[in-house]
Amino acid sequence: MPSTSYRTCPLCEATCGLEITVDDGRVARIRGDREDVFSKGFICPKGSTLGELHEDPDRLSQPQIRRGGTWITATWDEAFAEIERRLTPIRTAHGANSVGIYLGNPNVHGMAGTLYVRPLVKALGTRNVFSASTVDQMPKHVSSGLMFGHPLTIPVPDIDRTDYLLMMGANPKASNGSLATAPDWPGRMKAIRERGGRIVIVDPRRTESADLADEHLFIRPGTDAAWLAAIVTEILRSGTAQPGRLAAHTRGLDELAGLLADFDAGSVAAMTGIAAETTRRIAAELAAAPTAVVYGRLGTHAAAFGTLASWLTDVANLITGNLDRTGGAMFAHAATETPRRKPFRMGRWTSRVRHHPEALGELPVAVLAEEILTPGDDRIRALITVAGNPARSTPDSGGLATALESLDFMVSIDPYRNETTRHADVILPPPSHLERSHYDLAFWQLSVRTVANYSPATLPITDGRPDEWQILLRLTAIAAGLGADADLAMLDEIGMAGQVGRDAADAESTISGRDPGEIMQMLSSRRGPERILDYLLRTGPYGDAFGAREGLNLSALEAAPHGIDLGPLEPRLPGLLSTADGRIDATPAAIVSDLPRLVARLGERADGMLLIGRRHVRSNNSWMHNVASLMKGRDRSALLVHSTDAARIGLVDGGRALVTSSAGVVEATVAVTDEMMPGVASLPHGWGHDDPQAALAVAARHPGTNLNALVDAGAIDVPSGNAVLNGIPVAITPVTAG
Ligand SMILES: Nc1nc2c(c(=O)[nH]1)N[C@H]1C(S)=C(S)[C@@H](COP(=O)(O)OP(=O)(O)OC[C@H]3O[C@@H](n4cnc5c(=O)[nH]c(N)nc54)[C@H](O)[C@@H]3O)O[C@H]1N2
Ligand SMILES: Nc1nc2c(c(=O)[nH]1)N[C@H]1C(S)=C(S)[C@@H](COP(=O)(O)OP(=O)(O)OC[C@H]3O[C@@H](n4cnc5c(=O)[nH]c(N)nc54)[C@H](O)[C@@H]3O)O[C@H]1N2
Ligand code: SF4
Ligand SMILES: [Mo]
Repeated sequence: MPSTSYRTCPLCEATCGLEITVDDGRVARIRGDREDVFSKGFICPKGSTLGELHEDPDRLSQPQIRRGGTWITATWDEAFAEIERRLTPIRTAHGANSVGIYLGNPNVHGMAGTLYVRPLVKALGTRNVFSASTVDQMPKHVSSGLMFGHPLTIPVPDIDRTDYLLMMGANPKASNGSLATAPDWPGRMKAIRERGGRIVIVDPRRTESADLADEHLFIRPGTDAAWLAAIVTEILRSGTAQPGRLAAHTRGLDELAGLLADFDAGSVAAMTGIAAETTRRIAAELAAAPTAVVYGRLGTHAAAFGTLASWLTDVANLITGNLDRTGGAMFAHAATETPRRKPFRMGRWTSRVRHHPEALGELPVAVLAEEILTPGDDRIRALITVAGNPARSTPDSGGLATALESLDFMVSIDPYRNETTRHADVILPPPSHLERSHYDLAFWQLSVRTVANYSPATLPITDGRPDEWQILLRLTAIAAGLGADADLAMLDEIGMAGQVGRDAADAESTISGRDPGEIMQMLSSRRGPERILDYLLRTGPYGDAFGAREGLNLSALEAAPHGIDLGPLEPRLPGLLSTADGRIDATPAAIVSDLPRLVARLGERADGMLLIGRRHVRSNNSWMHNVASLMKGRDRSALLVHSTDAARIGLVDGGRALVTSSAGVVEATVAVTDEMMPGVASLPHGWGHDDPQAALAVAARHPGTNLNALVDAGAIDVPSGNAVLNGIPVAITPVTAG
């Protein structure tokens, strides 16, 4: 008998509801859940491939141990014993920092990664923590932390109610949105225009999303910060700034005009490629719109001045009165939100070789290779990767591959032997996504509407394989010196009891003063991630506070398979601010100190080609190219160039070209298209499936070009340490015609 169940798609930030029909233990059909409270049936081509991912013959189900050049399938006990045997002596001899850890993007898309990685990192006690955040959104964390007090106090565009959306460096038609969780971005964009609103997109490529906008402006890559500084200046000079009620809760507003004096519509025109009168008009439109929001994402953040751009985005929203108001840039209110009290701090330690400061307890992944390769007692000798493919997704992938191969020991938690995990000594595969339960702990903290939706596992885990949280917990036990056969149930119990005890003693907690034993008793029917989730829901802003009031708990979500809608966002300032003085810092010192670097670039004239990245709706970073149904159709990894550049350089559509940067050289197929800004070329990331040691049969037939071989590990956004992935100077030369 076929059975139907519902779950939230874990593949990207949009959190679409899926309706999954299982027949005889196999997925018969996946389609959008029309009754999902948030997505209402929307789905993209990736969402329906969870069954294919589950059945992918290349997906590992047993641990793999590498001995010399061969891979041996091992039992779980053997694999964990091997890890204990090889990791422990390295830490004993060389200290905690000799073990590094890299956390990839799927960690934030699952309960194991969001709940069980932190204890592992703590048990390792290493300062060498890296993640995909520093090839992504670290500028947003840093600017939000410094302005509002917490790295997750990130404003999201209220796209369902705004009158004016100015979107920079984002392509939600392909990506389905980022740091702004909303299923069906395209539909929500259409709705803005249908209700008489306006959308302006600023991007060096006329993207799929630009087709949904009223206006598209080309911008020279890497210059968003300068352009936003000019927008802010023009609004301030025109006397139309209206910060409104937040002025009383903001420090530094009066300093803005002076700090940004070098930037105006005229002074940034040459650098950005945007005419002065256009910049003045956009500034006037922003200031005049009943409600408006500036929203920037990857193209704006993963660039040379990402933190300045992220800060100026929020400054523009602040001075137009659009911060924290309906239709503007608002703060999410997740059902699992925990109190944000301690002011954000960064730079508590620095990387060993380049002395780059930490942020959020992490070092920039751009320094990972040098931290492995540079001799010294305290270099990284062993590495753990969890759900990451840094050998394709981070800078100077060639250098990183050399570094990975030189490690004394490497462990990867990953379902595939890919370009990264093939360097590991032990691969520990998690169950498939359908074999795990899910609740989107990370992205509903960045959602344009408040929802809560729990997904039980669709398929059972067979053959006694551990769940991903159990894999992480066993590594934690090894790191904590408790041994590979430690009692995991006991460890999990201790973790939960510790949390309950701390909160019960906390005057501001919703369980303040309660008996921890009574709380643990009320949680006793659950284990693992479900117990923590139930706890977070019940102690959260909508929770039942363990019987103290009416409210949410996990049982309520289990009874609501299409989710529970908790309503639109509401203003949250000043209450949410956690800066030391309880005010917004409009001019954080650690950010404005980077302005001189930008001023020095003013007046620079565009010359030479700059390379940027892009995404495609049928791709997901580097790891879904082994799904055959997504790989049909035209080659998606071409180098896009404008016809004037093609003619000048001698490139032809379908021909091959060499692309050379300071970091490396790659060959790519050329596609000539006037959707590119002249002087700018585009390659997608996540390709380069040409490593013979990887075991990805489908992907190997579509290798594509590895963009990150061209990204220079030396180029970072100074305040955040984020890699510069967009605006890479390159030389392009023809290899073959046609
Ligand atoms: N040049 C350039 N580089 C970029 C970008 C760009 O725009 N341009 N984008 C950057 C961005 S935004 C990001 S987020 C990073 C992503 O960088 P990474 O996170 O390093 O890379 P992914 O390609 O997402 O690889 C995810 C890995 O996790 C595995 N995996 C998938 N699901 C699970 C799971 O549930 N559990 C476990 N344990 N493993 C799983 C996959 O097999 C794969 O090995 O790439 C960045 N790199
Ligand atoms: N289909 C699909 N969806 C995804 C992913 C995926 O790989 N595939 N990855 C997921 C992840 S991890 C993330 S972080 C999000 C990212 O989601 P988005 O932030 O929407 O990222 P992109 O789609 O890469 O769009 C970035 C845009 O920035 C433009 N750009 C490049 N340089 C500049 C610049 O200097 N200035 C300006 N203004 N624009 C510039 C590019 O042309 C591109 O259109 O997507 C997520 N969703
Ligand atoms: S848009 Fe994202 S969440 Fe929605 S179905 Fe596609 S991959 Fe899944
Ligand atoms: Mo990302």
